[in-house]
Amino acid sequence: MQSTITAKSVVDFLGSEIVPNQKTDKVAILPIPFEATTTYRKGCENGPGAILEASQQLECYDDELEAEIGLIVGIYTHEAIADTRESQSVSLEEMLRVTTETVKSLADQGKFVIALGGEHGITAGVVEAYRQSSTEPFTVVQIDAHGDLRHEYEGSIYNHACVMRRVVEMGLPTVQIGIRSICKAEADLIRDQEMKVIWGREIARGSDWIQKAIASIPTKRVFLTIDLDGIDPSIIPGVGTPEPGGLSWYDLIAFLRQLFISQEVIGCDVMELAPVVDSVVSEFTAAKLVYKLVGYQALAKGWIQSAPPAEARGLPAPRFQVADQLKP
Ligand SMILES: [Mn+2]
Repeated sequence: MQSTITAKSVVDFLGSEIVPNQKTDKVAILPIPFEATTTYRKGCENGPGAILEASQQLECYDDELEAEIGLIVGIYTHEAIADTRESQSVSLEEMLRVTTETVKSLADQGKFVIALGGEHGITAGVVEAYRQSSTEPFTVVQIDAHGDLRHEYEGSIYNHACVMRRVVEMGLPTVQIGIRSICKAEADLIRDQEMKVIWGREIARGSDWIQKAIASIPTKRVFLTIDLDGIDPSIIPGVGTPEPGGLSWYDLIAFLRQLFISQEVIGCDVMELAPVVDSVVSEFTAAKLVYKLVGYQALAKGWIQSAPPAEARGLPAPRFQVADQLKP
């Protein structure tokens, strides 16, 4: 292990409920506590640790899917990589290299990898791993408040504000969801390239956007990147660049369930948690979200036998149903 990529022990995801088995577990959680280019609130290098700590408080039983997902699937937590905590220094290039190597190694072992950031620039390294190991095309589906389509920001092309531009340059199709903060150059790019975007304001209008989003994905296979600022800051205030008007919890899980069932999700990441002092709302919501990703993959892959249909659990959430009923 190289000196700048220090392996720090981390608590196992859901370690309060399950005993990991590196050999047989189907899911691998990969903590990447890397932070170098964040521009507003700092602290996302502490995101993975906070999510893992919060996961100790999760119920193993998923009431929507009616199964003890973690016990059935097995969840292995890898050691932290590209760790910049305690002022450790890791260059962007080294972070990308070790991220790609580690994700590719886990994916080649047949693991479903969920990477935890850390800043969103890490995603370029994660996606590169699937590019190298995947023979079939895939789309990058991004949940985010921001376009992240700048060519460069504050002198770096690997800044967290540029990560989707790097993905576009890889030649991968994208679908962006929850977007509500972009610069003019990004707006021009989206228009000129006819990029697929589901805007935050569309999501606020009702649940029709889910079908539209799924229909706009051009490939069966999908890599999913979640910048937690895509979700409403009322349930995840602990992000570096909060934006009002994000996805509600039920918007989010209704979409994710549909995405996992309709497409084939080959890997995912959950990025940019920057914990807030004296509040655990953000990290607990993020931990529950990670467990939902595991559950929906278990459902899609048939690792769990069956589950009640989404409609039986009130998904997708018809958010304006009550208001509509009140209409004359
Ligand atoms: Mn963002």
